[in-house]
Amino acid sequence: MPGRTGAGRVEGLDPLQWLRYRCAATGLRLRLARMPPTGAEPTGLGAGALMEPVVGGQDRSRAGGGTAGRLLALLAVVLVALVVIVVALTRFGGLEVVDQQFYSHISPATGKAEDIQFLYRLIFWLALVVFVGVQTAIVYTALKFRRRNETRPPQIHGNRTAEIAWTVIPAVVLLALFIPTAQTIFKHAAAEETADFEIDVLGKQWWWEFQYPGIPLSETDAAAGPLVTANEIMIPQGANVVFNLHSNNVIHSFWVPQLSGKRDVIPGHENRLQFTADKVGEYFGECTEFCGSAHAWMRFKVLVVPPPEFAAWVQAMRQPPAVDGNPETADVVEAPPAFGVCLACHRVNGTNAVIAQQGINSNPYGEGAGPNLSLLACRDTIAAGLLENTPENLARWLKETDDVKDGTYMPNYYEQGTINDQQVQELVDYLMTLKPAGGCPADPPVGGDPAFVPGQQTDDRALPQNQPIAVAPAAETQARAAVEGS
Ligand code: HEC
Ligand SMILES: [Cu+2]
Repeated sequence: MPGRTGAGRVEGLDPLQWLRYRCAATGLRLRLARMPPTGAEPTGLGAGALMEPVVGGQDRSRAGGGTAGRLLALLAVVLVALVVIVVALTRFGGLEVVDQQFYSHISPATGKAEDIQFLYRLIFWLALVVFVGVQTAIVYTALKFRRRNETRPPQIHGNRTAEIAWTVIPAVVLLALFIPTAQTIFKHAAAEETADFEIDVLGKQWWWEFQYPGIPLSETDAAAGPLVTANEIMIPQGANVVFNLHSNNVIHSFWVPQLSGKRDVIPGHENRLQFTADKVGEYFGECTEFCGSAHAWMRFKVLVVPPPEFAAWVQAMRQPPAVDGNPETADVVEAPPAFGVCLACHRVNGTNAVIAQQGINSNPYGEGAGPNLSLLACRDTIAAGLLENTPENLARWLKETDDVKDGTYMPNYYEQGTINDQQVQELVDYLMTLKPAGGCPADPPVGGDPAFVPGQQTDDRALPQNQPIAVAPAAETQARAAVEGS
C-alpha cells in the first residue's frame, strides 16, 4: 500500500489513479479508465488490475440488441407524443390565441405586429424541427453505437461528408431566419420615413408624457406649445404614426405588444418607433426596461379612434373644462383653493393652471412636474395604470400617494398636513369635472375591434382623406421651438 497524506490522499498517484483506487477500495464498480493504457504504468500500485473490465459488462452488451430496439421504439413514441402535444397546444400549427391577450404580442393588431408574429412563428417551428432532430440523433447514436466490447470503434475525425453536413444545415437554417427578418426590418424602417403623424414620447419616472408636435395647443397662439397628454395616447385610425422616444432621466422602453415591437427610450438619444393601427381599439402598453422602484407601474394606453373622433378629442383638449353651471369656466379659480399647491406640477389646458413645466427639460429624475391633467376624468386609470380612475381611488391617490405607488415623485400633501379630508374631497370633485361638455367619448373595444377584417389594409396605406388636423410647417416649427425653449 502506498503511504497516505494527511488529507487522505494516496501519495504517488495522480488524481485519476487515486479515484480508481478509491472506487475499487469502496467496492464501487465504476467503469473508469476505459482508455487504452498510456504506456507509462503508474508506480507504487498495481493500477493495471483496476483497469480490467468490470464483471458483467460484456455479457450485458451481448444481450443488448433487443433492449436497444425497445428503447428506440420508446424514444420514437416519446418524441412523437411531444410533437403532438406541442402542435395541439398551438392549435394545429396556427399558434392562435383562444382568448385575446392584451399584454401579449401573440394577439397582433397591426400589420407590423403581424409581421413580427410571423417571424416569431417561423423561429418557433424551425427551432422545434432542430430540437427534435438533434435529440433524435443524440439518443439514436447513444443507443445504436453504445459500447459492446473493448475495441475502439472506427474514428471519423475529419470526415468530409459530416463536416459539410453540419456546416451547411445550420447555415441554411440561419438564412431561412435571416432573410425574412432583414426584409421585415427594412420594410418598417422605410415606413418611418413617410410618417403622417408624429408623437413625442417622454419617459418619466414613472409615467409617460405624450406631446403632439404637429398639433398646437392653441390655434392662434403658437407659443402655447403643442398638445400634451399623459399615460393615454389618442391616435387616428389608419395613420402612419412615428413615435420619437425621449428620456431625460434613465432608460425606459416603450412597448405596446399588440401594435409593435419594443424600443428603448434613452437619455440623450432619440429613438423612433413606427406603426399604423388600422383597427379601432384600446391597446395596453408598458415600460419594459427596469427603470426604478415603480417601473412595474409605468403603464399606458393607446386609443385608436376614427379620425373624426380624434379631431373631437383634440378640440376638447384645447377647451377649458366644462364645469357645470359655472359662468366663468376659463379661470383656474374654478378649482378649489387647495388646487393651488398642485399647480407647481400639473396643468389644466384652457385655464390659468399652465405654470407647471412640461417637456424634455422639465422633471429630470422624476422631481418636479407631473402629468398634464386636462380631461383627466376621461382617463381610465390614474398613476400610469395603477388605479382605476374613480372618485374613491382619486381620494386614495391624494391621501396615500406613496403607499399606493412606492417611490412616486408626487408628494403626499395629506400626510404633510397641507390638505385635509375636506380639501381632498373638493379636489376629487374638481378632478372629476375635467371632461368635455358632452361627456367623455366612449372607449373603443379593448384589444381592437373584433369586427375588423385583417389583411385588408397594410402599413403602406396612406392616412384617410379626412385627416382632420392639418398643421402648417411653420406653426409646427414654432410650436417645437416654444417647447424646446421652455
Ligand atoms: C411636486 C410635483 C407634484 C405636485 C405638487 C402634485 N403632483 Fe400630482 N403628480 C405628480 C407626479 C410626478 C405624478 C405622476 C405619478 C406617477 O404616476 O408616478 C402625479 C400624478 C397625479 C395624478 C394622476 C394623473 C395621471 O394621469 O395618472 C393626479 C390625479 C394628481 N397627481 C393630482 C394632484 C393633485 C390634486 C395635487 C395637489 C394636491 C398634486 N397632484 C400635486 C407630481 C405632483
Ligand atoms: Cu420605465
